[in-house]
Amino acid sequence: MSIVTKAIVNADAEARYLSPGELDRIKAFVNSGEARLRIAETLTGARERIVKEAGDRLFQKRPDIVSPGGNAYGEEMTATCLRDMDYYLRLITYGIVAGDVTPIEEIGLIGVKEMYKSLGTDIGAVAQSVREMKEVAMSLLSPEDAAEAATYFDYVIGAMQ
Ligand SMILES: CCC1=C(C)/C(=C/C2=NC(=C\c3[nH]c(/C=C4\NC(=O)[C@H](C)[C@H]4CC)c(C)c3CCC(=O)O)/C(CCC(=O)O)=C2C)NC1=O
Repeated sequence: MSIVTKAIVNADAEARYLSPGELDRIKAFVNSGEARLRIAETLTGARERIVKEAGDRLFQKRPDIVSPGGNAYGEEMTATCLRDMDYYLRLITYGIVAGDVTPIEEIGLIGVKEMYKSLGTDIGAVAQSVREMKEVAMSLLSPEDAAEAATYFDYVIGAMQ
């Protein structure tokens, strides 16, 4: 749900007008809209590059992951690992467009620790992959846009600690 829909649902539940605080938050959301859409466009357009470069950096730092016995060893498993990275980048673009981390949380973070545990995947390494995607993404954005985007990457990284 976007912050606008959320505020309306909350206000209507109490049959009241939007409060000054709610209107302020909606104003901030609207004012940041152009920047957020610009960021989402850049990240979406560069998704293949971001995932590939970040994957290369991750496997350089953690060669064990793609070595025999590693969780992402073999062409198919490595592709699945890169796919998961692409999933998280996609969810981050949803969050940026919505101006809200709720879509990221609901689609990709609830139960994530248990899921990776059952897959035998080191969640710390998944967090590292998101950190690497953040680094690549930051290099493609202006300093202001990078600062805005960083919070969404950091949210995912934090949820995986
Ligand atoms: C959009 C929400 C969503 C997420 C997040 C998701 C993740 C997800 N990753 C999976 C597997 C996997 N995920 C990885 C990922 C990695 N292994 C590593 O060591 C690296 C650290 C990491 C890459 C950075 C690997 C290798 C598998 C396959 C594991 C296996 O089949 O044994 C699986 C098991 C089923 C499958 O193979 O598709 C799921 C459900 N699925 C979803 O629908």
